Amino acid sequence: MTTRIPILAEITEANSILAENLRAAFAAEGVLVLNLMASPGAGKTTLLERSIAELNGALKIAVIEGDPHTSIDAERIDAAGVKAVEINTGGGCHLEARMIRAALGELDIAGLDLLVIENVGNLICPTGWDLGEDLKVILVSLTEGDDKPLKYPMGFLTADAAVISKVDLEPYVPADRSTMRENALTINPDLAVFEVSSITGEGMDRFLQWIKQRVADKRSRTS
Ligand SMILES: Nc1nc2c(ncn2[C@@H]2O[C@H](COP(=O)(O)OP(=O)(O)O)[C@@H](O)[C@H]2O)c(=O)[nH]1
Ligand SMILES: [Mg+2]
Ligand SMILES: [Zn+2]
Repeated sequence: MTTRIPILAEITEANSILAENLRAAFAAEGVLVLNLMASPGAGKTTLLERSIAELNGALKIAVIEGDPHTSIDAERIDAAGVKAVEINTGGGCHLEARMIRAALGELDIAGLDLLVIENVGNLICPTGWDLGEDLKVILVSLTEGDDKPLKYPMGFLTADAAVISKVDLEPYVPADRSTMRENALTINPDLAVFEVSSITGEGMDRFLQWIKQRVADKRSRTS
């Protein structure tokens, strides 16, 4: 008979305990934490750059960048004028709560309104790891194909919002934003769905209004 040792269950349980500790620390400061997930190249960092520019200081923001290698994204965020801490997973395909705890050693969360965690580019396993966030946002670009919410349902099921990015490219690809939206809502009817272009700025207002409202809600729960 085979004896199964539930190592993964133990690891994810330890992750959940750590994530709850992080959630308490974030709540004590009243900072809204957003876990941004998408496949590589979907437009996560560009959406953050555009958001930072459009918010123009209206929110005090910091970013944790998760990447397998390099500090390219942290440098981009830094250049946009916002403090960024890079976590290199050394090839690992998702962020875990212990990595966020380590990143907080280099980040003062006191006084922040919003902490965005850009997860490692991957539509599968990041969705299974709690990082202590308030909101999970799944971003999917139109150029990936409008069937992706159906093929990768986990992220859409657990997310609070879905952002359909690169809608400016709709004329050039055989993908349809309304089909993408319908597919996302088929998986999770409670999703807030946003259609944006980080290049033309289309749809940014509505997305940033949603974030500002969530920041205000979190603040009112703290004070
Ligand atoms: N046309 C278009 N290109 C975009 C948009 N957002 C991102 N990109 C491009 O897509 C590529 C990947 O973007 P990036 O933000 O680095 O993706 P990430 O890997 O998800 O962080 C870059 O060449 C961006 O310029 C968009 O809304 N429209
Ligand atoms: Mg990126
Ligand atoms: Zn993984």
